[in-house]
Amino acid sequence: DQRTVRIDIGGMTCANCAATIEDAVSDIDGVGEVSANYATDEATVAYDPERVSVSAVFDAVESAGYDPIAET
Ligand code: 9UX
Repeated sequence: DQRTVRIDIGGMTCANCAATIEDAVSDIDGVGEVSANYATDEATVAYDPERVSVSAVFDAVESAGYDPIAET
């Protein structure tokens, strides 16, 4: 089953930032559709909880240079 998590993210200042996050998080095995929005400082991530943890998603956001703040 897929779940969806919404994450507050700091540090996005343009649409390219959002695209960078989408690419980084999409690369994780077990992650489905990713939508990041710099205007709302949020990303929505579909994932399979049997294959990937939310903390792995946070790590990928951080590695991409942004600040994952919290699930909302
Ligand atoms: Mo454009 Mo967003 O340089 O960091 S990708 S502001």
